[in-house]
Amino acid sequence: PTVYSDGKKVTATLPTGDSVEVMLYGATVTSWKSNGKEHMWLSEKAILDGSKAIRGGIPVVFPVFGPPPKNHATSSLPQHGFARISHWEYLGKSSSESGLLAKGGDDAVRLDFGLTPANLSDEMKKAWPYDFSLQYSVTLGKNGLQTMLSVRNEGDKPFDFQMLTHTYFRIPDVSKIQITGLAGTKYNDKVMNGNEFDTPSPNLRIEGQTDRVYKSLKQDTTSITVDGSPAYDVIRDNLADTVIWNPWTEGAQAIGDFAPKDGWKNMICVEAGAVNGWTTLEGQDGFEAGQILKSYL
Ligand code: TA6
Repeated sequence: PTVYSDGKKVTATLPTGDSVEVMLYGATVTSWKSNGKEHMWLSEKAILDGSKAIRGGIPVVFPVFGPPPKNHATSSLPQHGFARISHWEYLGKSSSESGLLAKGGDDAVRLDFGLTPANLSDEMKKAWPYDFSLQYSVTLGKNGLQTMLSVRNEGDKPFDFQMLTHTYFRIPDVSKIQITGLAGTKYNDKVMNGNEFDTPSPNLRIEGQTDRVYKSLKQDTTSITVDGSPAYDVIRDNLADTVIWNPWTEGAQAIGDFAPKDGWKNMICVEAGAVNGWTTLEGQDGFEAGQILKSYL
């Protein structure tokens, strides 16, 4: 594998041609390619100068998902927390021959990124005054990408957090996809005032603005098919929930950095996370969770 870092982003390429690009800002994956195809959707108006969360790729959501609740330790944080709008440190690479992704016989390469209060703005430190450390690893394998987030409480008072990887998948046409692996769960529909619904059919088609939080999924894999054929798998590791989001025309129109305005037809967010309630981390304790993305395109 070859790894190139220019202080703003890190790019890794395998002999097979598979590649990944991670911006240090937000530790945001902005490109993941295999078989010569780009699998991440990135807005043409994505702001990459560190002034705003990157619109697309895989934003890292921590310590709160969505608008923070009132009267909570996260109340003064911005929507989706500070991880995706902070400058992470590149901790280096390791080429791992082992692990889930290297089974294909091709080697894999792992990139590690770190975030501590030292990397946060004073505003964010004040908004969430806990002693924490995050290590985010991005492992590129053949037709696969693994992201793991390790959270450590470096202090002695417990803190509650939520985490999620807000993955924007590129797809040829949203009217041709189905999302499978959601059966047997309940979801909160944020387009229907957050009300809870049962999941009637195992396969979800996207036919309008969609913003659903599927909770405590039974199986660990949610998949996207295109015209019935496999496109992507999202395999959850120690994460129970998954958010499905497509802004559709009205949402795309309302989001300033969402371009082109009909780009909603070429993206679907399938977001693995622990967002139903809170995970409490005792002082000096740790928590690790993540996802494996597989592409069949
Ligand atoms: O993951 C779905 C969601 O929570 C939507 O409600 C929408 O707000 C989306 O995230 C994008 O949020 P952002 O803060 O990136 O504009």
